[in-house]
Amino acid sequence: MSSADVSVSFASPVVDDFIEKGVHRFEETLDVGTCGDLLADLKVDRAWGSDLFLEEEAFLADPQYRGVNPRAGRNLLERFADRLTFIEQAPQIVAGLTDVLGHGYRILDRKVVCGVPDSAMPGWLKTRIAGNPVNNLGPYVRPQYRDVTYFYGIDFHQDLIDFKGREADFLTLYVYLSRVGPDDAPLYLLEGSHHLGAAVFPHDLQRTDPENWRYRSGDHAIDCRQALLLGEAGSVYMWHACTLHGTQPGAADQERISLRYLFERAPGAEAGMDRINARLIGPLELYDTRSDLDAEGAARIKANSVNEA
Ligand SMILES: O=C(O)CCC(=O)C(=O)O
Repeated sequence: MSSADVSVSFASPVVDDFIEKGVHRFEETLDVGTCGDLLADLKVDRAWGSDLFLEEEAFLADPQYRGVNPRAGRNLLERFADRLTFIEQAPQIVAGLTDVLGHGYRILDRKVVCGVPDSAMPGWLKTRIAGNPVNNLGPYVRPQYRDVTYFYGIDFHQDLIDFKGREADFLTLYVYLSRVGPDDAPLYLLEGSHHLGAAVFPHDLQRTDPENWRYRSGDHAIDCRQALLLGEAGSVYMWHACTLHGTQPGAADQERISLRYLFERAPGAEAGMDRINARLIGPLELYDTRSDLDAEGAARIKANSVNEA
């Protein structure tokens, strides 16, 4: 199925979810068996334990903080491109994406994301990154394994964080390939947080009770309900580029391997995104998206809200 076969419904429940909460959960999950087969084949490629990481001395000899994420030509998912139609052509996903992004939407990025469990983390690395807001482990991973993004938790952020000067007119689609329970580094997401538009990371967040956060940006403050994105294999979520979300370090013994897509609208396409973004009260883009890094790209602050969730 292609987006051209689907009628655009700018008044759809998917668009309503984006307007109200900045996130949509697909009721219909993907085939569990197909997810399991893909996951098994992705896993064959390497041992997902402590062997992923450089020795401390090797890291310290030449720390590299930039250019350590998957990119064209170094992306594990490229080898599995012909196995992804059950996701990319699933009728409910094509219809949902078409509602939000209009006809002709495109894949901006797709990659494997691994939530690294505590058992795989070398002691020196845990000590080094303790309390950092963004624990993307790319700098510490052996170069041959940098075709996947590895996290040991990441504080609440917007996916716009990686797109200086770009309008927040794209979305993230996340596919759980295995069951994700509370210990499997599930995504935490703040519903409605996109209403304040693009904001510089780290964000001004105060937990008000076990389920809610006060979020301030610019002259505005709103209350956001915290949602925990749990689910069986085949669960699919998508969210707005300004929706705050994050993960805690994985507490289970097993890695959590998921697929992360970014989708963008075709230039000039009419899309539900126009209605969604018309309701935002903050800016749609930022020149500087983060203030947590030094000139080399290393963390220069210690702070983390999602670990209080
Ligand atoms: O999967 C994770 O642990 C974090 C993913 C995330 O927040 C992201 O990719 O933006």
